Amino acid sequence: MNLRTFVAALAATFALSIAGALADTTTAAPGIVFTASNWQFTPGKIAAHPGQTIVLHAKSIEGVHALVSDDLGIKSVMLLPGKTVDVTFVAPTKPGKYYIHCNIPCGPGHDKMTVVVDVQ
Ligand SMILES: [Cu+2]
Repeated sequence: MNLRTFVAALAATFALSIAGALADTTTAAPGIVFTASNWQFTPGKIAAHPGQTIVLHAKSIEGVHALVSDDLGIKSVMLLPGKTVDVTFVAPTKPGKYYIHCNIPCGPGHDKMTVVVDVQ
């Protein structure tokens, strides 16, 4: 790699990191910071009131995962390392426990990747 190519690559990397930082600041609405790693979601339990709108500022901090919930009407949302995605859902009006799962086969702990949404 000659110097010019190196400088161009450096500039491109810098521009991408700025774009990433700007993208993150646009998701600063009130909500829950939510992370996926190998192999858990944090927080693993979310308390909600019936009918409450919940926003998860979700991202992976390790590996590639996805959120899905038939209970809560969340269609599969891919979580990539370092990229924040807002996932919004409305808690059901009926109190009870509802579940969010990972739906990408992400490794040996995949089956344990569950979030309990406790509506009360
Ligand atoms: Cu998984």
